[in-house]
Order: sequence, then C-alpha cells, then structure tokens
Amino acid sequence: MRNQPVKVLTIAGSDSGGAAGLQADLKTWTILGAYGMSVITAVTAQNSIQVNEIQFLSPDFVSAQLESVLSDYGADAIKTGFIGSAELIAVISQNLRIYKPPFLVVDPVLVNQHGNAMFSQEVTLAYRNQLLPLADLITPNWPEAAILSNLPLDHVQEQQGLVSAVERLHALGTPNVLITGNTDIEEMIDWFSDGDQLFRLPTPRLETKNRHGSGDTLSAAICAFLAQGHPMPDAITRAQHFTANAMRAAAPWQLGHGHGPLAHFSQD
Ligand code: PXL
Repeated sequence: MRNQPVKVLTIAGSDSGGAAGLQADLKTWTILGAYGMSVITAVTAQNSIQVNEIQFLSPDFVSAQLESVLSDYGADAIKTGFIGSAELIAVISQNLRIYKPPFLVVDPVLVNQHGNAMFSQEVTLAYRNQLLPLADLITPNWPEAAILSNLPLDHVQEQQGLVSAVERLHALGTPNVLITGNTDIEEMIDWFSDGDQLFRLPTPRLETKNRHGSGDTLSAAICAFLAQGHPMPDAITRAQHFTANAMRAAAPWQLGHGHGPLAHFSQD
C-alpha cells in the first residue's frame, strides 16, 4: 500500500492553551505529514502564564485508551510526555511491553518551567525502573537529567558530571540519550549520546519569550522522523531545525500575556 502516512502516538497531558503537551505533538506531526494519535494522561487548565489545575485520568482509563489505539491502528513510533504519576507509568509500561512499538521516545516531564521538581520521588523511581528500560531515546532537559541520574545539577552541567549522568542514564537501559536546552551566550546546546560517543549539537540561540512547548515539539519531531525511517542522529538534527524554525517564526507573536507558543506551521 503506497502513500500511507506513518502512525505516531503521544501519551501525554492536554494543555488547554494549545502550546505544550499533546497539542504541541499533534501540531508537529500534522506539519510533518505523520498521522498523530493521543492517549491522554491528564488534563491541565493552563495558559501562557501558569498551570492552574491538573486532573489526572484513571490508570484504567489510560489503559483503555492504549488498548483501543494499539490493538487497531498500532503505532510506528510512540512518545511519552506529561505522565506525573507512578500508577500511570505502571499501566503505560505494561501496555508498551505488550505492544512493543518500533520506536519509543520518552520525554520525561519532571520539572516546571523554573526547573523545580513537580512530583514525588516515587514518580522518578517509576521512570527509572519501568519506562527508561523500554525507551529507544530519552530527552530530559538538564534538571531532569540530574534528577533521573541522581546527581546534583551543577555537577551535571560540568563536562565530567555530564559524562557521569549520561553513563547512569544508559545504565538504566536506554541506548540513546539527548540532554536538551543548555544555554550558552550565542547557542542552545543539546548533548546526544549513543552510548559510544557524546555529540555536541548546537542550535542558534533565539531571543524570545515564546518557547512554551519547545521541548515537546523537539521530541515529537524526533519521534516522527524516526517513524519515517531517518536514523537517530539525523532525526535529532532535523527535529532541532524544525523546532528552531517554529520558534523563530513565533518570536514576534504576542498571543497571551506570558510565555507563548511556537509557530509550528511556519517552516522554511
Ligand atoms: O512542556 C512540558 C509539558 C508537557 N505537557 C503538558 C504541559 C507541559 C508544560 O507546561 O503542561 C501538559
């Protein structure tokens, strides 16, 4: 059968403001020509300023969504975003062990926009023990890499600490690690490790307050490019380019009163 789109699934939270979460993933996938599906873990009441309320869906209902989608459509690649509960991580990993997607990208959502931990240690342990061993790639930002590797953030931000953190993350069972969003004066630097080598992947640093959902967009784009057959390093650099374009185009936007979204549909 020709001309079939790849099928990609996000297991994530809803952002009522449409900037982050499953909305960022689905927008990204539509632009990239992938067929997007969403299993919702939680619904947030949020805008560009703050997250006001969160309602989690029950583990049984999340499991029912996963079974519904995966027993019929299946998925060429899956990404996880906001989960925020050890019980949900347990049912998600059970389903992923049964349905075994060709690619699993885990974007661990553990800190808020200020870099502070949002959830209990139980959630971190569930990520470590149940989800990371199934992942083909994990995409923590720096504070999340520190939490998951159980190392102090200031240590992880030094070269030796970065190497130790990456080694610890691989030891949890994930073959590829992308640590995202360190800022230099002129560049945003992501670090990618395939277990053999550590690659420094810079993108131009943009002066903008509209970057809400940029991490979700990056990991969603990687997920789509992997499903479309691109090798891992190529999928990552393409996704960096896609995200930078979307952020550059949104820089003049003033859609809300706080940190605004990306312009997913503006690509060069
Ligand atoms: O950007 C991380 C993220 C993921 N998912 C949801 C979110 C956020 C951050 O606000 O609200 C639902």
